[in-house]
Amino acid sequence: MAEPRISSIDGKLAEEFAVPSHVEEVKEKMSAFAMDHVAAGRRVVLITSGGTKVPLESRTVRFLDNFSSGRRGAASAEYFIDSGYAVIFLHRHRSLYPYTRTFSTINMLDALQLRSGEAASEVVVNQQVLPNIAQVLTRYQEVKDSRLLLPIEFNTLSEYLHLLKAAAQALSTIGSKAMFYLAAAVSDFYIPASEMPEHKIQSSNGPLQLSLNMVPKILSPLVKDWAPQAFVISFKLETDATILLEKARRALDTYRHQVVVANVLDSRRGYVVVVTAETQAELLLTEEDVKNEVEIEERIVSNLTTAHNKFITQQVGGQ
Ligand code: 9Z3
Repeated sequence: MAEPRISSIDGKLAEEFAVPSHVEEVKEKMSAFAMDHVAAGRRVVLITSGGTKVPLESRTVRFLDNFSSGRRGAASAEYFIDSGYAVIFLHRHRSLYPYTRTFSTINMLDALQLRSGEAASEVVVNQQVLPNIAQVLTRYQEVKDSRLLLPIEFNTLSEYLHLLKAAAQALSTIGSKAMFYLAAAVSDFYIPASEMPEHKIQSSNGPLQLSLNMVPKILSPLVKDWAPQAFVISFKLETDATILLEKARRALDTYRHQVVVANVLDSRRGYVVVVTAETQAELLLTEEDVKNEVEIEERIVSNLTTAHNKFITQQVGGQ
């Protein structure tokens, strides 16, 4: 019998990236969530969202951060739920969150009022500050009651990598009904645990020179080994539009997953290209769309849920 293939990335993950203590517990939670929802006829999407943090010291004072507000992931989670999916939301601590994202710029104390003449316990919402609060709250509570959203947090790159691996393994049991929507902004560079100083780096030692290792390409074992039947979407972010599509195609060729959503930092709210091995679809918001507060995530999710349907049908047909 053939030996099971152990990817060299598994070894690297175990040796050079600190394993979060709760990873097994989270894996079981994700697995139970996926099985329950699939038994109820739903599909499950794992969304990653927000940027990873790479510490420079193990008792961390300084770190490198990847830019991402988390809005793409949080908005997409809402549209996936509206499309009948259950969502595992693997997100950076304190990045934007589904439903509350619309209030992220509001100071909570400006949104509340003491009822005049009453004790401090009588606090009401100022609906001028939060005009659509009742509508959002209703939807949030429906989603909560139906347990359609499982939030999992990460801070560091190590936590992200181990939790994503756990998620992929947990979702492998539901085969092609699982979708991976990898919108998090993930560092390409890191300092291995063995080379990381414990204490704060001292400026009295002079200018700081950093040497960073390349982060292993996690998409490779995810697609080949951990969740080989799943429908996998990665995001490609560039600041130079002229290299975007070439980079997106190269990612598809290398990892052989199903979709790359390509975007440029400055135009990401209004324009993306959905690239597959055979197709290339531009999704663009018009001025009219923007006026009507249409969000590009609604279009992305609609495109991908249709593609996921086809993917499942082909897999079933091919068995
Ligand atoms: C993205 O490209 C996302 O669309 C954004 C969303 C992070 C730009 P916001 O969170 O922005 O709404 O503010 N995510 C993937 C970024 C990334 O790191 N991709 C890697 C790459 O391009 C591949 S995993 O090489």
